Amino acid sequence: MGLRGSKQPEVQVLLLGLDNAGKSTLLYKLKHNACVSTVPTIGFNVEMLDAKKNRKNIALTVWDVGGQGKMREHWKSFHQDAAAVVFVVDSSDMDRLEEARRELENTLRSDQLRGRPLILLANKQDVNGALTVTEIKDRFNMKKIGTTRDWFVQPCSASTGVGVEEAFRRVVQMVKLPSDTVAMKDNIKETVHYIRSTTRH
Ligand code: G3D
Ligand code: MG
Repeated sequence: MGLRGSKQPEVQVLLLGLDNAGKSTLLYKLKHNACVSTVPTIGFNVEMLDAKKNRKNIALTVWDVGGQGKMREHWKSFHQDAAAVVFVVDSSDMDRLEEARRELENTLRSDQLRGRPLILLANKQDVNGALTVTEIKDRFNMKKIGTTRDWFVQPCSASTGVGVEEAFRRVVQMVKLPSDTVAMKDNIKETVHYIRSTTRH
């Protein structure tokens, strides 16, 4: 049961990235486009967004944990329940690209995030000279990341709103609902049963 007291499945999404990447701007944009309620908190922002997945209404709780140095140590506390990671990159800040890549690498090392889908947002595409999706994929070595989890790189501009809805839809599409896990286990059971029955003589 979700926080809203209904059976509506609730999924937690971690919104991460360096400070100044555009996380808060993105959340603000989503809030306006998706019409959500705000719960202001100290040290991080959280927004609940309504979405539809497999014809079911779901609630997406997006946690924007402050990106500044001293807040980063708190990221780990949010890992356990996260169904997906959205990592925002300032595609126009060449000086901090390597720092962002390292931060992402460290984050994905977390055991609790194993197998969780990753949506990398190549933000600030409206800025002249911003790196393209292809360049970001390359710099972040996405092929390596992609061997252990589903991933997608979405170009966007949190300030103009271009690509923001697509990013949100992508998150909804890639996130696994709690019931998906149960269904997956049932599938495994069925498959094992099927293999046993077909190999038995
Ligand atoms: P953060 O929450 O990740 O720390 P913010 O980042 O959302 O606070 O954004 C940091 C700065 O980047 C803000 O500028 C914001 O307007 C700008 N920004 C965010 N997204 C975009 C984008 O897509 N394009 C451009 N051009 N700018 C963006 P200020 O000047 O307010 O500090
Ligand atoms: Mg912020």
